[in-house]
Amino acid sequence: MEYVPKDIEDKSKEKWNQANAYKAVNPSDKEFSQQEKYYVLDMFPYPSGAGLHVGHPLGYIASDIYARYQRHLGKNVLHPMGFDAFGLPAEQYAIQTGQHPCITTEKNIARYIEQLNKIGLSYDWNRTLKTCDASYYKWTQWIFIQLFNTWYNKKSNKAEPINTLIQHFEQSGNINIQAESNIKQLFTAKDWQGFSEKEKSDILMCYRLAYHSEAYVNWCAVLGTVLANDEVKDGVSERGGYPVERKLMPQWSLRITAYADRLLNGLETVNWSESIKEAQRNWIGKSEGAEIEFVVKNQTEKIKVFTTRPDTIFGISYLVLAPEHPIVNAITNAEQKTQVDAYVQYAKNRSERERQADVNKVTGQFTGSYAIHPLTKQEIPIWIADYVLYHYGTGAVMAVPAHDSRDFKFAKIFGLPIKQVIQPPIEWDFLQQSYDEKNGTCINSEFINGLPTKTAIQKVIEEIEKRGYGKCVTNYKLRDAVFGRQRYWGEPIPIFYDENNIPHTVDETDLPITLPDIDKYLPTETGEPPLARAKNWKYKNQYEYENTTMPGWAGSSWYFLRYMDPQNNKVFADKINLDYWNQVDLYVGGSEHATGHLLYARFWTMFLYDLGYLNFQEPFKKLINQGMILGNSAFVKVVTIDGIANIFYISDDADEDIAKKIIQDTINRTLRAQHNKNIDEITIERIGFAYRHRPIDYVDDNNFIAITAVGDIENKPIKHLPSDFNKAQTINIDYNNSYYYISEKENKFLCHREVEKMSKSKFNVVNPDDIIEKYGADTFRMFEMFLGPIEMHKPFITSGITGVYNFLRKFFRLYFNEEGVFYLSNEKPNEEELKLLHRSIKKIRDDIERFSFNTGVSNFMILVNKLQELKCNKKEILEPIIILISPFAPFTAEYLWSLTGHNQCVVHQPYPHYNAEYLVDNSFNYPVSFNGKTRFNIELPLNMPKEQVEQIVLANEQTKKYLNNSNPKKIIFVEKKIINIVL
Ligand code: ANZ
Repeated sequence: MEYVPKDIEDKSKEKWNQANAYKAVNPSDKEFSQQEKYYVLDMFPYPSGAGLHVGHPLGYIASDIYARYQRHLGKNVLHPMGFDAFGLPAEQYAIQTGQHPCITTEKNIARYIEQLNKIGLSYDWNRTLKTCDASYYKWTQWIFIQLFNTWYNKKSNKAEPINTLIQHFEQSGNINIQAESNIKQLFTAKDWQGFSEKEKSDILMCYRLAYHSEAYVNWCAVLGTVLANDEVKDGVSERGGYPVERKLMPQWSLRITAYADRLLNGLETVNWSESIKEAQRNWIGKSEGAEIEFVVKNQTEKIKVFTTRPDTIFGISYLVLAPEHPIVNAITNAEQKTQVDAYVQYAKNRSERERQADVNKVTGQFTGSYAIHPLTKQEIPIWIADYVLYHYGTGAVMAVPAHDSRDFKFAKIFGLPIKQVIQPPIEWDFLQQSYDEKNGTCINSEFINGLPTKTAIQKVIEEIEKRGYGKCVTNYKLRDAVFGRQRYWGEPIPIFYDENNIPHTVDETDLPITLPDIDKYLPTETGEPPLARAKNWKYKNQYEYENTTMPGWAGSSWYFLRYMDPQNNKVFADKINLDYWNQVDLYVGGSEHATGHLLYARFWTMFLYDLGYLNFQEPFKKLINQGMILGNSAFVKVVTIDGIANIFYISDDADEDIAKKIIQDTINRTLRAQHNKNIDEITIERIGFAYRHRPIDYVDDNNFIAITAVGDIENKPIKHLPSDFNKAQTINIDYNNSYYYISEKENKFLCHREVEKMSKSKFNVVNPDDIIEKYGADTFRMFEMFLGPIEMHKPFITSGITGVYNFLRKFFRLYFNEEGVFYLSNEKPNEEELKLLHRSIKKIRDDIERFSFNTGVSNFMILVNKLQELKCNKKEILEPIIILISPFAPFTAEYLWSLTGHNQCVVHQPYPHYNAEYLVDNSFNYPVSFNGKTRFNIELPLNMPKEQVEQIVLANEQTKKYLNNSNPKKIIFVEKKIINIVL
């Protein structure tokens, strides 16, 4: 019987479908039987037009093995899959083609489902969801409404209904309230009663967890939208690499900062990698220090600084304000005004990121004013500089150049004093650099002299608190999350504006507010977001809706909860189901979501917990980040003189000789035409073929231009690199106007391969469908796992795939006799066979529990080789192995299981137990040495008395040879270790 994966796959799939094998049972279902639950979740994908490549399923296969294993353990397993279906690519495509993004999205989803099913992933498809379905986003909108109607009570440390805050205002104003808020004003109960409706609405906005405000946002003009901080990388948009600028815009935001401490502390309760936890800690950026107040000389103004180093207070050289600080104008004196204004203007156009990144670009201006040191009463010059950020701390800094490197650079450039106040425990040259460590002893510092840093910090805080100049404070780097996009393809924000322009949430009974149809997916002519184009789209036919939509991360912040009760149309999920399924036991996904999705999802879970909907605060108990699968890209290196180059297209199925000839001819033709010059011989060392077209280039350090040798045989280049070498931006050019130089030195044209991220944009993707077609899904699954530890990045090098395929064939054949008929004998297994089985069960089980799937695969390989050696075809051995392999190779396992005559699916068969008795060795292979030199080995039973061991060893022919008729002086025997004969 030949191993034909295709036939097997169809049969197994049918069986699973008929049995509804992957159904997760809810407590409210009839079949529910108080089973223990296990929830295995994959990060749901954005269904892109390119479909899946072999990198995507890596995590899906790993989690599937685990989910299947949990089913074998008898658990009720929830293993769902859905689609994060709102997103920019579908919308960009809609803009280009006029087609509704829904159409592209649906098409892509269908393709994804087909691909996922081919891999045999055990999803309960009855629970699937799409974030763009109104039946789903109705609840995303509902959660937004809850956020709008809540405030954060710092006293009870939880979110509470906004009505309780209103009651408080009515009774006592906002003076004694401990709330998370960006309010500036204080008011009494009487003031509150006198406020207009609009004023009240504005005040409440400063407390709501979903609020509208003017905020600095990352505006990306090319994409026409605002981006979240984690969507901006190095000053450009993560998607597309377009410039991003800082812009003040009215925005919806979520007050995630209220949860900063809980988000930080919760990390201690989850089983995640230290690197992801650290990324979240840094993103939250908790910083404990003090606010200290400085009086401005001859003025009524005061400046509050935030410092983490109050112990350096006697080393202050100057104060620095962020250029945007509101008192800059008031304290700038007449002589400095022009320079200060010009500097403020300059700084305005620089983003926070630029300002932080440019550590070597030191700029600033003196305001002409002085502050009074609160302790020494000395005068301190006040400067403005853009290394101080307005939105962090108080937007003002006390500069201590001897102990802060940024201040040090600044003081050096502007000739400001540098006064050492900390004695480091090591030798230090204060003329060269500052000593920033929080470790040393105070000197030149009056009452804290001789104190170690940490004690001095406390002492200074106590002192300034006593004198009324400041207090202890904690700051966070975390910012509130902007929650609106000026785009079409997202959830409408369920807000309408009344006649006084006061925002209100729509009635919950009117949800969902569905996305209206519009004529074009572009902003209006007046720059309004696309939703402003919607005709007759008014709440209750009367009021204007909010026309920004929710950001991409809205739907993904709670989808794991909806899977627990996906069809419910009364609540987002029934409490009984939420309580039962509880936390996600295992979450598998990429580490790129470290500070975006994972933080937002935790925030929403904590929020819903506060409102009493959930009985857990952390959504994901265990998290595994699968490594990236890297692609194998092909480049042709052309050594150029002036930096202008072109691309050759060689399709992946082109003959290598033809490819070489095309390159050579093209070069010569161009050189002849442009320079009347011919190159006699061009050595092409190697030409690689990428899998797809890849017109992306880069410039390497040696001014080589690397060009991808891929594409159509048509030989029609379309893009080249700009000659300035600085930007890896590609420009369309006309082929006829391009030309080449080949290095006179090297006079050759090289192609090399590079392993890099697998991505459509790099044209190095491998489609899982192709591999499955050729080798079958089980080979694909086991091969992906065999590539290496799940968390590591690894290249997709297909050379090992036939090895895995042959292993599965060998495994399959164990179940058939020489005539190709399925046959398992009823003969009793011997000790050796039993040992092999039980040890393999233990090893593979341990591998799965440690998520070490690569060693799991190799243990199967060892097992199958041994079984083949032993010519074992015994039912008692081979039947449990079908169950053992089923998480890894489910199609083959299901098929073999059906041949054993069992009617039920293998999916729910209890995982085989190992018998500990077979794990212990009852013999040991002793190395026998003579005067310490090992000569041979001898297998002896354990627990054999020393005398008997000696007798056997001395009687051995080899021993006799080495003794050469002499008598040994001594025989050293260490049980389970060695036998050493001393001559
Ligand atoms: C005086 C001082 C002396 C400082 C010293 C450091 C070392 P983290 O840990 O990141 O919170 N700082 C405060 N607000 C700032 C702002 N808006 N923009 C730029 N820098 C700001 O850092 C806190 C420290 O960063 C503060 O402590 C302050 O400088 C500076 F030997 O105050 B320090």
